[in-house]
Amino acid sequence: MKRSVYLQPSAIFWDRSSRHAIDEADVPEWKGLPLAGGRLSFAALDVLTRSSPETKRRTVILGDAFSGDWGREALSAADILQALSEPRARVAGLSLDRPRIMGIVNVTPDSFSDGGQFAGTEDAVAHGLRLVEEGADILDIGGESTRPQSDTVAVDEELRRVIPVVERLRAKTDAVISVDTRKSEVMRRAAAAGADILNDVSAFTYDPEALEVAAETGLPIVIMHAQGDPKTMNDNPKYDDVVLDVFDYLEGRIQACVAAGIPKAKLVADPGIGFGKHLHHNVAVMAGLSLYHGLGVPLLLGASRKKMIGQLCNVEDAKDRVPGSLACAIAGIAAGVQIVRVHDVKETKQAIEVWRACAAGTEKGLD
Ligand code: 9MG
Repeated sequence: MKRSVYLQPSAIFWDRSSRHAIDEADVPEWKGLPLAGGRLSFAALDVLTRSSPETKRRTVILGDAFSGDWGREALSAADILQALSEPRARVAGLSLDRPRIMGIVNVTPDSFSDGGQFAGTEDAVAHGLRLVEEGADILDIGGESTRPQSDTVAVDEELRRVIPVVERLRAKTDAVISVDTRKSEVMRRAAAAGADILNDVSAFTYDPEALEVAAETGLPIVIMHAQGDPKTMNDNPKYDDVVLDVFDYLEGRIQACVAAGIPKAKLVADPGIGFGKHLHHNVAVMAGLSLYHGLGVPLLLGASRKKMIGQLCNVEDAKDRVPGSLACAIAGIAAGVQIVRVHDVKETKQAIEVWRACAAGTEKGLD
């Protein structure tokens, strides 16, 4: 479904006034609305309307948005506005009142950024435990590389890589464990082994049984936008308007999940940086991140060490893309993204803590 109007929160700021003061103000909207029920607020909206050849964009301050005449768009705009501001449910027990770090544990010999360094079970477990020590709230364990041009991995091989790591980590840490897979059998076995979240970069479009199996597990689900399969996705991606097309896709997948019996409160959405997107698409999505709060679910961003950073700064080796990765994580968090998926947990944690204190203007920003 293509909407005709989309709302992107802008003028986003750290909420310095107490919620009490906001609730009691005569015109509460003038003080901004909480972004996704969190510590950030927004005071204006960019109103985007699809039109050919380019999307039209106008900015309205929140007070005018409430008093303005939305004509035929009134219902749609009211729905989005509510989705933009209402609080999000916990994800696998984690509150989202502060940014959460998902540390990447690749159990693949061909992973793009750590070159298979942690391919063995014990190495992967040790790496995961180190990331928890460094501040990861969630570990994302994956046995199939999804980097551009990578081949699919047979289900038996993926199970052989992933399940022992989930079992061992489950026995050793209370950190939330996510499993990055597109395959229903891996989802089923990962849930039985103690996984807390399923992260499917195909948003349940790869394996026809995956949606039903995921619903049966009862676990929270990350659904990500991708155009095409990892093997070919970056050959020739095409969009009318990438930011809005990604929104429509994710909204459609949320509806599919809900229809399959997964409550909306268990969903997390991810615009899929680098998945069927060229550089100009990726930066457009980064600039449009706050729009995706209109989906009404928590947002996850994964830009760590990705090619976009290499292209922007001419850095070939993925391991040299840490500063750019931190910039992406902070750009996401400043737009209200609740979870960042990263390789460099310690560095990301430091960047987030400093940013939060500076944005709040007090060390209490760290609470
Ligand atoms: C597995 N994987 C690789 N990149 C990713 C991203 O950006 N988001 C999510 N959810 N998973 C990813």
